[in-house]
Amino acid sequence: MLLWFYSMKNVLAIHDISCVGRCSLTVCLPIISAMGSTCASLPTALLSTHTGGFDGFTCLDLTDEMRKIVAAWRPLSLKFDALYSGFLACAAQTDTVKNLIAEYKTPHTTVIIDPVMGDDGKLYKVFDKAFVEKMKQLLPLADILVPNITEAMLLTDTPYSDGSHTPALIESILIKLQKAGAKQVVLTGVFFKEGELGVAVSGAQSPYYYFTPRIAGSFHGTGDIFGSVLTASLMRGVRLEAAAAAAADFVVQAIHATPPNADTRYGVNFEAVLKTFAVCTSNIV
Ligand code: PXL
Repeated sequence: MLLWFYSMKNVLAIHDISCVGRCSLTVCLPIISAMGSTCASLPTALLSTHTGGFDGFTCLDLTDEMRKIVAAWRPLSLKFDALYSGFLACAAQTDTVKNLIAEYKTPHTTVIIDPVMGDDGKLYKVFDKAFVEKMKQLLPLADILVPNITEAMLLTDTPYSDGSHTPALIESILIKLQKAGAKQVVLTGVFFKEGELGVAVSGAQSPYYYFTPRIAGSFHGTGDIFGSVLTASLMRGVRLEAAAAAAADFVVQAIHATPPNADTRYGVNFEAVLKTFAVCTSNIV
């Protein structure tokens, strides 16, 4: 038992705590733990709720506290197998992430960066163009970049257009992100025809695509669920394409487990999927 514990992978999740709304650390911690890795956390901000659809939310930027936490960790000689970053409270925190990577990246550490900035063609209202420019600076540090299509377009200065994509567009975005320094890219929100939704994973030749039937609606926190399952699967030694497919399947199952009349600001029932452990045991190869 003890030996198994010591051989567990250790993930550092660098995300906010949204107290209510099932996203960021409140999904990273349970998913990554249940899938068999230790999940340490470095909170970037403390919010009453996430910023999507709640009026009057509070947000405490934890940049200074992050610096103190990392300083207090220094004597502990911590080692992480993955650094997984998400929502940052301000542009300056991109420098905090850079410093963390400089401090903790070893040849055995995978850096997974979700450049959380927007969705549906729009920046989240707490961010601006300057934030996008700073986020671009993290691309060369990403072993795996996990943008949605909106974020990928912002990072590559590609005009956003509604409607289905073409393989040529998706491939050009993946190439631009890799030219900007991301080693591998897992792009979410891709579709070539109505009724499907999927991911594109950059590859040496053409991308790997994985599609699931599109479920009508927009569901909060699914990007963080996707990133957490992806990270935890990679920690289990699953190759990137299969990890991306498992993460997409998990999100679909979580949406199906959510009552159809639920207020989607409160996220999806990922707990129900974790309870079955379907994704943890059988779906991934
Ligand atoms: O799920 C991404 C996310 C994380 N954290 C906060 C957010 C969002 C998206 O809106 O507002 C605080």
